[in-house]
Amino acid sequence: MDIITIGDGMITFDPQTKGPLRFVHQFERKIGGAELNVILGCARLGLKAGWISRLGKDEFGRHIINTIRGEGIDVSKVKLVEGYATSLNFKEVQESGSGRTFYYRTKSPTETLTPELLPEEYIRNAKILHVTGVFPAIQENNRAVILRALQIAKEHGVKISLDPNIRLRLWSKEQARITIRSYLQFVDYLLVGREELELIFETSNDQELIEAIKLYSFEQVIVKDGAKGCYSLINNEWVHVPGTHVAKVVDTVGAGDGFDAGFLYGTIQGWPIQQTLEFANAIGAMVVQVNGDNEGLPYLEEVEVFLGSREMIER
Ligand code: KDG
Repeated sequence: MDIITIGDGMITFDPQTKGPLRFVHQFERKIGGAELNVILGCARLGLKAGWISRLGKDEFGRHIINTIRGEGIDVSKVKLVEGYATSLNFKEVQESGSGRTFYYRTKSPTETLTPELLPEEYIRNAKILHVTGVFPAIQENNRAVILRALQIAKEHGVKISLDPNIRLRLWSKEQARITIRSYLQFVDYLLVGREELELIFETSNDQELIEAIKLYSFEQVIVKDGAKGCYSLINNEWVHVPGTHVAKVVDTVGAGDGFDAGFLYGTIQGWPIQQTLEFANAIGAMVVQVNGDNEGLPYLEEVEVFLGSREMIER
């Protein structure tokens, strides 16, 4: 596999009207989950992508596994577990396109995945293992699963990317800080939001952040800044790569995951960092123009059209 990840998958209920959730009468059933979105983005770009997960042995679990199998993702390490319900997520979307999430995932099927049950050979043979802060936030025993996966990957020279994706609906700032910090020693590519970086290192001072980062052996530290683009830390300086202007933002959820997929694609191709980040920014910008957590994730040709390197023939 080019890229593998470990995550929870959810049925996402997308509201058919904007505004407070309590006034929404109709929802569309979709799928979501931070790691699932990233791996789906990678598969659409043409990477060999695999997902390690546990879903409920129910109609929703079957729907998720069938959908992502159809997207070309390897699901050989996904199991449907009897006695568990697949996690749910109800979304609220504001007029601006930003939103809130309401989870129903207190007893996630992923709790049946223990460190001993991790597919070691699968991890060992991947080019990159991508992890996020969502899976370890769902329940405490998931934290050891990620730690073990990182150890296996590190021991076998598999590159590791981490997007902390801190969801304060799932854990406290303190729990997030302690857990994410314990993972950093393994990480090659850190893909992070500025607020998350400040939370992890407990400072908003630029110089202190850079000093804290220098204690680790990251190959790349990328700070995502939404519509404004991103920053890459090069020779102790933040280098800005501007984002692309988007005429209409429809739904911002999943944009960061799309960015990660673009970053991972460029990295696997061995592109220079500037090219990789322009590509990643473009995917983030494409995702926000489509409703849903992953529906806007593009195929490679679509990104090329967006970036102007390929002509779009409409009819
Ligand atoms: O990054 C987007 C995801 O967060 C979304 O698809 C689902 O909220 C979600 C989660 O916890 O994974």
